[in-house]
Amino acid sequence: MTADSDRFLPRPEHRFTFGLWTVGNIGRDPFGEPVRAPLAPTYIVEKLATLGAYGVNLHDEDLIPRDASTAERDRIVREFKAALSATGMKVPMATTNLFTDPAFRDGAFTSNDARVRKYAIQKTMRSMDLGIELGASTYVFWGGREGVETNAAKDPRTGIAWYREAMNYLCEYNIAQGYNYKFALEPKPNEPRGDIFLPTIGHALAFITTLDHPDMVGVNPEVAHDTMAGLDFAHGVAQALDAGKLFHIDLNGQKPGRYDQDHRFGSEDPKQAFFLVKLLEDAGYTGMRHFDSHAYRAEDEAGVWEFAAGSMRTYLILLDKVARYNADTEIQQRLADIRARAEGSEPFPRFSASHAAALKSETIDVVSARAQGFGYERLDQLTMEVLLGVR
Ligand code: GCO
Ligand code: MN
Ligand code: MN
Repeated sequence: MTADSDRFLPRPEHRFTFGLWTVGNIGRDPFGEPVRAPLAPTYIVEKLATLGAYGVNLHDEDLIPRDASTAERDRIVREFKAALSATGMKVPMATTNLFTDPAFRDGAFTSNDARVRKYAIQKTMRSMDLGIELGASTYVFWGGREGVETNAAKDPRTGIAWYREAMNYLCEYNIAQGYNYKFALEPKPNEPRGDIFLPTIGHALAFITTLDHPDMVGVNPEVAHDTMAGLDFAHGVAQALDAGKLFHIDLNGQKPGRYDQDHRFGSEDPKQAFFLVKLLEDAGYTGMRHFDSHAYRAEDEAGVWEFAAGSMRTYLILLDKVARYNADTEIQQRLADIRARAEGSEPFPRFSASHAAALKSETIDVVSARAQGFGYERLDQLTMEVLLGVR
């Protein structure tokens, strides 16, 4: 058996990524000032490389100040690229900041002001150009300001139509430039807006089918965003996988019913995190394992790197638990028995008129089906024992 220190050591092949804005979070909140100094992007790249990450993702403004001159922009990009090539770190995903600027107070793609909608598309195209320069292949759209506090402000159908207009335009830009980005919509129910358009994975998946280029667009679900709304995140991710639309994922920790906490992955509900890792691994998900989270505000910089290392280590520990679960003979025997009981596990036949006629007159033993127990208490206890380290 490999030493514990090696088994849980993150390496680039695990495809762990962090946003510049995550480890770079300075701990500002609605009630308090920043508690940590900003970290230079090149320094973040170096530190994350040392910890075993694969890459780093960014918003345009995480790297380049909004008012930078062209010369300044070029210098920053040159230095950042030098840090990437010195460390072997990648930038697999890029995105646009469409939320900080006061111009976006009523939304970006869905603002009632046509100038702002135009500016949001312009800013996104420029940021897509930057992402390509850095090697990104996934482009995320988190519509944090796309929404309302009151439905008096706009008919939600209008908001959705503007959103579609922007996405269609940007898909065409993606094609015209030959960028080949995969676009990933990131749903969130609320915060910072009272209510955000496309609040869940399901809303986003349905919206995608209405676009001109639905194949280009998938989702970037986040643990915290579904959990805030009291939803089972693994079910949403499963639906995205089923639709072939899991283009990216934001991992973190969250208690239900609260503001967006973005805590360290696995720190709030290890069981839910376990089933998420199991789902991703069983499904053969090959995309990035991106941590969209940050250190507690109580931490200093040392705590930030503890947070980053801990996020990856927890994923790898859960991966090990998944292997144990999948190899556990009692668990697997129970799962097989449950599925094979009575009728076996043959797939249901495809419809035919004769099969339907026969089925309608068949006598099914519902009496014994009504009386049976499924043994899930034992199965869940076994799962917990794997998780708690006694199995
Ligand atoms: C949030 C979001 C953002 C996005 C990020 C990249 O609730 O703040 O999760 O962190 O993921 O803007 O798109
Ligand atoms: Mn979040
Ligand atoms: Mn996110």
